[in-house]
Amino acid sequence: MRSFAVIPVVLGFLFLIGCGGEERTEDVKAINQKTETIAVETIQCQMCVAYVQQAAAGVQGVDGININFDTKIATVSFNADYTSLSEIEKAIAKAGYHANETKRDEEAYVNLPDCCR
Ligand SMILES: [Cu+2]
Repeated sequence: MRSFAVIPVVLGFLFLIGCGGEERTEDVKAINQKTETIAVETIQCQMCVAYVQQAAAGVQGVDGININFDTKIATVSFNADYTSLSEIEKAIAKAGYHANETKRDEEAYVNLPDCCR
């Protein structure tokens, strides 16, 4: 009779440990929130801004991107557990634009609308 009572207690205890573990993971994620700037010197018009925004926003872990057209600087906030600055640069380069030191994909660039080249 006694051993039957022990099983739910053990299961309950494991459940509590499990929940605690999840909470710790959430804390780490919050700490890994980063904001970085990316120079996007080759943008020509508002359409370019939209393309770059779309490319960066498509990267998993990116929470937001704001582009200053006058300074040609993009400010990106992202979760570093999911992505990195270089991953975001690569996504922008793949859309046809230089991103910091990451050079654009020439094929993507050639396929941009005339106003964007
Ligand atoms: Cu453009």
